[in-house]
Amino acid sequence: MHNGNRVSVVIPAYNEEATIADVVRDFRAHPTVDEVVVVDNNCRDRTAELATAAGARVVAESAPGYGKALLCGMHAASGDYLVLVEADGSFGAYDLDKLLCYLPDCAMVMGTRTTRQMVQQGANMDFILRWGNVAAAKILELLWYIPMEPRLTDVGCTYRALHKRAFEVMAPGLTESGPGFSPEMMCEALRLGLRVIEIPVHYGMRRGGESKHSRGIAKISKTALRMFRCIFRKRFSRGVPEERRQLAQVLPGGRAASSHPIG
Ligand SMILES: Nc1nc2c(ncn2[C@@H]2O[C@H](COP(=O)(O)OP(=O)(O)OP(=O)(O)O)[C@@H](O)[C@H]2O)c(=O)[nH]1
Ligand SMILES: [Mg+2]
Repeated sequence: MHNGNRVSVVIPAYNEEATIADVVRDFRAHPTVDEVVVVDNNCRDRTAELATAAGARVVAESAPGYGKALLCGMHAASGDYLVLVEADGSFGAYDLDKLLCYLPDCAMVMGTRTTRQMVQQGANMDFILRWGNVAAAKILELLWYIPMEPRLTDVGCTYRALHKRAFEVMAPGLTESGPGFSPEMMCEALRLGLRVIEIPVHYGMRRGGESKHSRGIAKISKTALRMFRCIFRKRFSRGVPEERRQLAQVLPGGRAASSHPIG
C-alpha cells in the first residue's frame, strides 16, 4: 500500500527460471507491495512453478511477446498502482519508492537506465545501447515537443509505475506485441495528454538466463527498428478519439486534474 493505494508489480517472463524466484522475493519483501503478478508467456522451463513458490500470482498468456505479456499482466493486476519490472534481476525493489512518490501528480513515472552513475558493472548498457536509447528518446521528445514537451533519456526501460486507471484509458491504443510496447506506452500517454516524467534507476546485469531483446548487434538493430517504427507510427497516426481524451483529462496527471497545473 502506498498512501492508501494498492500496489501490484507485474513481471513478464519468458523462460526465466534462473532469476524469477529472487525477483519475486525481492519485490514481495518491499513494504508497499500488495501483490506480484508474473505472466507466464509459454515458458518451457520451471518459471511458473518457481514464481508461485516464491509467492507470486501467476497468470498465463499464450499470445507470444513482451507487449502481450505486459498487457495481460496489467489487466490481471488488482492494484491502483501498477509497477512493471523485468524477470531477469536487472532492476531492484530498492528503487520502488522513488517511482511511486511521483505518482500522485503523474500518470506514469518512467525509469531511465542511461544515467551512467547508476549503471552497475556488467550491465548490458554499453556506449551504443546507452546513446542509442538517449537518441531515440530525444527524437520522441522532439516529436511531442508541442504540446507536451517531455523530458526523456530512455525508450526501453521496463521499470515504470503508473495508475491502473491510466492504463485502462491507454489500453485500447496499445497494440505492439514485442519490445516496441515500451515506447508505445510512453507515446500513448503523451497522445492522451497525460503527464509522464522520468527518473534514474539502478540498472544491473541480467542475473541468469538468456537475453531476448538486446544481446548481439542483430537483435539490438531489430529491437531499435521496431521501436523507431512504433514512435513514428504513434506520432503520425490519427489522434485519439475524443471520448478517451476526455477520460484522460480527469486522471491523475491529466490536464484537468493536476494539483500543479502545467503552465
Ligand atoms: N512474456 C514474455 N516476456 C518476454 C519476452 N521476451 C522478453 N520477455 C521478458 O521481458 C523482459 C525483458 O527481456 P530481456 O531479455 O531482459 O531484454 P533486455 O532487458 O533488453 O535484455 P537483457 O540485457 O538481457 O536484460 C524479461 O523479463 C523477459 O523475460 C516474450 O516473448 N514474452
Ligand atoms: Mg532485461
